[in-house]
Amino acid sequence: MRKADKGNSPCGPDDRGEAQARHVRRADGRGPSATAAPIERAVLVGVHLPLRLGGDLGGAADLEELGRLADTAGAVVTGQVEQRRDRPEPATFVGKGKLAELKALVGSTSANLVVFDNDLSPAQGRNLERELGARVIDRTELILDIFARHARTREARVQVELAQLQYALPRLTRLWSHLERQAGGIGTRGPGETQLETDRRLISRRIAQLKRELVEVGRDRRVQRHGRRGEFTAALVGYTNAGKSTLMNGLTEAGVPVEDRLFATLDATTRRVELDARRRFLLTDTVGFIRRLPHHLVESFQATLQEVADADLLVHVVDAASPDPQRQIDAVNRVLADLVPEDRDTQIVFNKLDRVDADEFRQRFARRYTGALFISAREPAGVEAARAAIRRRVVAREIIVRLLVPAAQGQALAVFHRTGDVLEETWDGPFCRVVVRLRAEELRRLLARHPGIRREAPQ
Ligand SMILES: Nc1nc2c(ncn2[C@@H]2O[C@H](COP(=O)(O)OP(=O)(O)OP(=O)(O)O)[C@@H](O)[C@H]2O)c(=O)[nH]1
Ligand SMILES: [Mg+2]
Repeated sequence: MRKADKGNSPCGPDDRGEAQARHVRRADGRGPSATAAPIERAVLVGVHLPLRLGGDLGGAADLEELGRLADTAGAVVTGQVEQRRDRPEPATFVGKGKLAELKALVGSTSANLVVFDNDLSPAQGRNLERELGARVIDRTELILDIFARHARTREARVQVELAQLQYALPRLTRLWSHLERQAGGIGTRGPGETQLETDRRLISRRIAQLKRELVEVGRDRRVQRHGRRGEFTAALVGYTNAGKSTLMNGLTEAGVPVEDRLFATLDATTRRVELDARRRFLLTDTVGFIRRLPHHLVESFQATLQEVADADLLVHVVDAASPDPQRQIDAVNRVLADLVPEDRDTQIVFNKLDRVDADEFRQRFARRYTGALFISAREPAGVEAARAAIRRRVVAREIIVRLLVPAAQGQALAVFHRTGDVLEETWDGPFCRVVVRLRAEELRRLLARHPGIRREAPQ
């Protein structure tokens, strides 16, 4: 697995984290380095804790998801171990017996990587690596790694690198001791304080530089948004792999890559969508969410997620064929809670209905989610149903006003015809009385541009 941007790595090409044979290959052999790199063989570990200890762990489904994450990162899963505990073992997270079982499994399956579904402290990671003789990472690290592999644009790369470095900074000692063991088997002795301090300083400086770059990215995005001020905007949100990009491509010609893997999309793509002869809106497809999304990622992806924060409408796509759609909705809502006010207009779209018993599924969810759509974004009929639902939301936000337009400002009438539904238009001497249905933002803009137009009280 690799870092976001090798060339900019704070420790140079000989980066210590890089040195840990971060080579991976997809299980299906389509990986980036199928011939040269050794395959990462991973054992998964899930410890089920009580809820009060952050135990958002839902059993087998969670390890299944961890397996998909590992696969997306290019590792081959060779086995898994689960344990139920009242609290984590302070030094090694799992208990002694489980540790022995895990060690045996690592040995018998020739695994070189152990992935914990739980968050590990730096010391726990260090102890486990020493005990198991394999690299140990947690779910957060795995997700960060996938983001790093999938980041394509400069913006995504900068954001991922920032999240990775912020995650790595408190863990530097662990990387160092690991390396020393790898290099010369010196054991657990730490490095000289000086080198560690140098690395910390370099990383902190790089973090500051990335943050400055992101301020600039944010500024550029603000300028772009300013340019499309007044237009209705919608953002596709949802769990990763729910089908957001598929729907985006159905509604627009965006051609966003669609893949059956997690976090295929990391950037924001915005396109205009036609609703009818005069209505259009801007639709943004962006990064998907996941349960326990690492907070470093949410923080560093602020520039991209701003598109979601500013949208007039959220189109929340849900994978109906996932093991627990409700849990995915809750996970998405938890991430959204930090980004947008709770009352933001939201259209729920249950997708992939072709993969479930559609009638039974509808019955389960229609009552709780009134107004929800049940579609298959792969089918034209599903896409058109989504377009119609969004159109209804746009129309619902339009208002009907009576206006008195002086003849001198007659050019405004053309704008009404273009941006609104003109319901009545009668000339009364030098004035034209107009009844028009249009978006409130549009009306505000028009009135600002044509101060001579007067609004009449509704009759
Ligand atoms: N059967 C079926 N598969 C679908 C449907 N919609 C999307 N898919 C598949 O689901 C997978 C994920 O689709 P994407 O559109 O990439 O999902 P996404 O939400 O953009 O995912 P990320 O960008 O990774 O967060 C792809 O293999 C799609 O072909 C559908 O209606 N039915
Ligand atoms: Mg996508």
